[in-house]
Amino acid sequence: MVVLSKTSLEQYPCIRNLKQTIFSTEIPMVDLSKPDAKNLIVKACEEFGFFKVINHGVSMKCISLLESEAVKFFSMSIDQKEKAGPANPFGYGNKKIGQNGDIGWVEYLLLTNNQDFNQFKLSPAFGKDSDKLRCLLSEYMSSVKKMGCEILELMASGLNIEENNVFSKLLMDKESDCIFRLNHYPPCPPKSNLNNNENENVIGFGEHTDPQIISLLRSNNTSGLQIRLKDKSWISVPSDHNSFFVNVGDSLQVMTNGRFKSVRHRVLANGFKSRLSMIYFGGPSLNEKIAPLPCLIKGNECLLYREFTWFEYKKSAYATRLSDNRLCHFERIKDSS
Ligand code: GA4
Repeated sequence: MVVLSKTSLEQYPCIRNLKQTIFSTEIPMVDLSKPDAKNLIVKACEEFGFFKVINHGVSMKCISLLESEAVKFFSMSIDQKEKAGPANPFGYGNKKIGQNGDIGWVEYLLLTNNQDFNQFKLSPAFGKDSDKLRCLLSEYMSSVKKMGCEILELMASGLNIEENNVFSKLLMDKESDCIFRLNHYPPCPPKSNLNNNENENVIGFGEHTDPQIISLLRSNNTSGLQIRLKDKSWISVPSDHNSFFVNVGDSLQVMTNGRFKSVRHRVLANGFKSRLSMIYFGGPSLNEKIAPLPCLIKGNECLLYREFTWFEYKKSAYATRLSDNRLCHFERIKDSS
């Protein structure tokens, strides 16, 4: 990451120091090995669209090895990192998020499982370590995907849907459109605002919802992640490097006809420590049709969304700004008659 002068720091979006502290007990925690997991998951998805998972089954060894490779990658010179190719949309990105003018105090590597890792331009950036990284990535991705499918099956069962794989089959599809993101947030001290005499936190990754079905996030022990509650207040999520955090994405909100909420979240830069997160975004295949599941529609409940393909949604999502509401274009116009 380029070291920036104070003046160039001005260009980054900031928020006032909100001084919120939240106790970890308020973030729902689900132990995947316990019989009540499915009910806790449903409750958390309805209330927060977000929860923390323990006993997730992903090997800590694989996680730490991948993390060390990521640390190595981000500590290379910018010229070296840029050899991974520009994030457009897949590759190395620095500050610029997406293609529509968003910026954040972050650098990242964005990969997709639709491309063969062997074809991905990792080699020039990683040199002889690229094979090691490729192996680790593929082990990590398949094990996180397995956990994601297990969670999606618990969701279906918690919702009393007979067809238990109704969500997980979308990720199991060999054409499923999954993305992997490594985010590195270098430390950034809060800015002091001379006008209001308050400290302002620099935003690492601006507020947004994830377009996919489910996102599975693991980070090192540096805080920064915040989620927005139903009452629109923001709470900080205490970091926990042994757990995974799960986000409901827009597509799952649609399939549950709004019963599950896609969680609005953001990351604030930490004043002292680097934050490193790895996120697996589980999406369906591009031609998959996304619509509210008929089995979840009760009596004369209205359908909130029209059917669309994941390709259609993704295309429209990638044309938006980060903080935009992407689902509003797919809401059904209520019949006025
Ligand atoms: C948010 C979730 C994932 O990180 C991501 C992001 C994507 C990008 O970074 O290229 C987007 C963003 C995300 C949604 C709106 C568009 C596209 C940046 C942006 C402004 C990889 C994704 O799938 O959607």
